Amino acid sequence: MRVGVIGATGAVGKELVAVLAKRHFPVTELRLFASTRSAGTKQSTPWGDVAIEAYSPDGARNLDLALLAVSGDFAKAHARALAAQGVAVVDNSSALRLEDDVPLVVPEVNEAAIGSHRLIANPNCTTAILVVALEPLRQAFGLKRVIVSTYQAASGAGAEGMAELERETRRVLVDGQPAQNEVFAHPLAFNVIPQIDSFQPNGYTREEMKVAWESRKIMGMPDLLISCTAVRIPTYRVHAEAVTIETERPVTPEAAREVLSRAKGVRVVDEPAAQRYPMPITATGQDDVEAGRIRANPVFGDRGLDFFLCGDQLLKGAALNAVQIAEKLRK
Ligand code: 11C
Repeated sequence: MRVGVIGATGAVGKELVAVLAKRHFPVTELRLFASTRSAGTKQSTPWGDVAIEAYSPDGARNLDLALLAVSGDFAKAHARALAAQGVAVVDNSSALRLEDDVPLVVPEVNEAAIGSHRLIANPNCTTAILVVALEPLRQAFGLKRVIVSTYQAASGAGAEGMAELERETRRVLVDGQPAQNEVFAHPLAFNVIPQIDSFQPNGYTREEMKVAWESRKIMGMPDLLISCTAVRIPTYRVHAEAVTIETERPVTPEAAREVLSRAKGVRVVDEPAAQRYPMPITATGQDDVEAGRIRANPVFGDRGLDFFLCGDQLLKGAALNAVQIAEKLRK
């Protein structure tokens, strides 16, 4: 397939190229698009050095597949037109995720939603990491309520976010100066920030509401009771999530562990006695979402469960999920 990565110089764009290669996606021609600032430079890829192009609808006309890792405004302006030209499009932005005619897909959960669509939305990273674990538990025990608190890495704000964390940490440790922030609302080094994206009239942030809106759509549960508190922490690229659920039917930690150990896209890491549980340091670079700290939550009697997830924000939370969708589109 003639594949175009749009937003190729960003953190997700670079991962997209790496994941295409790692999964042996049948790329006959790779084209990389980015802002005019980067156009003309070359990026080294498993398919050789590829010149970065400035995007134009005409230039992209001959693609079979376009993977978009750019802004929502770009997606609004170009994604539908590209799909109408016969290009299969996977969009990483949030712009089209809740549109009725655009499936929002995590293949382990709702692959069937792809149907004959040519334009598919890739969910928010926090949502993708959450639903791969929620769906198998829902199938086994039913799902009534979800409460999730996140610990999100700097990579959620792209390469600039990661660079800011590194710069701030050096400034504090090496230069002995206070951290200075531009990307995040406050210094992230040696801090946690309980704000990701803008505040909404209901007091939640947009990131928190995305987790609710998108989980409901992907799982086909429009009335799911779900509340999220999203927090940025000074880690590089794995989002962690502390999850509490109330199930419809009785659940035990043993049964939940068994269900999750059979679930696609999940790896149970749950040996507290050996101090083994999910952590960003072990989930980095891994395709599977780690699940552990699985225990009964007494607040909900025999229907309550607590667990902890760690998923690579740039992989299952972005590039890996997008390429998995592309693999399904190819079929
Ligand atoms: C973050 N989850 O960690 C966000 C990044 O809707 O695709 C991804 C935002 C999105 O900041």
